[in-house]
Amino acid sequence: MKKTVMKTVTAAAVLAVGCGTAAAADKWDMPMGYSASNFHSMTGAEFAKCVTKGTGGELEIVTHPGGSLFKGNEIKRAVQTGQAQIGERLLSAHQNENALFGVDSIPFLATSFEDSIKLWKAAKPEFDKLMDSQNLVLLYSVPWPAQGLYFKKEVNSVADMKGIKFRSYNTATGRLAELTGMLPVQIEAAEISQAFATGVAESMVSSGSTGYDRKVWESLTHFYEVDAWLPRNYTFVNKDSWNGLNDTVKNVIHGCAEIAEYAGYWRAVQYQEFTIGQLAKNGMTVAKAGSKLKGELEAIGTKMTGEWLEKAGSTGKAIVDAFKASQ
Ligand code: PCA
Repeated sequence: MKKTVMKTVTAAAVLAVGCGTAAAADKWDMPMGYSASNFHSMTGAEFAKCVTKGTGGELEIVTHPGGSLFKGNEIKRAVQTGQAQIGERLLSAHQNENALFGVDSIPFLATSFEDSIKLWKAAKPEFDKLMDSQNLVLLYSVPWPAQGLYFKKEVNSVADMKGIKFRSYNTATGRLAELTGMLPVQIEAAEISQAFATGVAESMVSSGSTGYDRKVWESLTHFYEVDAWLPRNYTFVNKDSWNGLNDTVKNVIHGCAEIAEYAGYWRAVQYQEFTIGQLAKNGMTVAKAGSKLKGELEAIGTKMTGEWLEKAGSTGKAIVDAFKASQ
């Protein structure tokens, strides 16, 4: 009896050593769409370090910010098809695939950091399911600061926006342009400095963060705080890559993802004030949108909310209801 136990223990020990050797040093590439200095990219870099350190190097994650490995609009497909094992992308960039992805870009639904968390909590179970059906595993998500409007002139009403070339970043921002009489052109954040410099675009809706990251004061003059919505980035893993991990590594990743979601959120909160201050410091006129403009935009928001609810069906309605109940 004793002998058998000894044998088993020895076999287990050998097996453990064997496994340790076989599992050594897996490396995952993590493409990201935004510049290395952006707070999402910094959060991703810290997350990657956390995993590399926490697994003792058994899994190394290497981030590739600024669209350097895959451009923003290629990242999700690259991870779905296993060209990269993990990646980060703007959640609402995929709302043309499924309206659910646009839940964070409904004008004037969730307009503060606190509400952004509540909306995410209401939506997350549906995202877990949706992503699972797309060969992906959702890890963490961090909001951008509130969205405001950038122009090259003073704007006090929707009529003032007519005919302006507007840089959009998803279907909702394209629709916003249409409803305000502007001309949408979809451009990744990594390319907007050039688009503004060459006049391809002359306006956008975005956070102070992206305006600061891309130094838009070189071309644009006005930023209106609208607090229209807080879109999110999300980080996801290819399901086959995920299934190939042992439980210890999975647990480390989950722990690091939780830290990243928390730390990223607070970075966003701090970055909002800092970056808007920087826009003003660099010569831009920064102001709250006037009451006429705000009222007109809110009416457009109500229309867009109705359109989204129609597309997102009962799942969308359940999320919005759950969010409102949690407010
Ligand atoms: N910056 C990103 C998305 C939202 C934001 O604040 C962008 O403009 O592409």
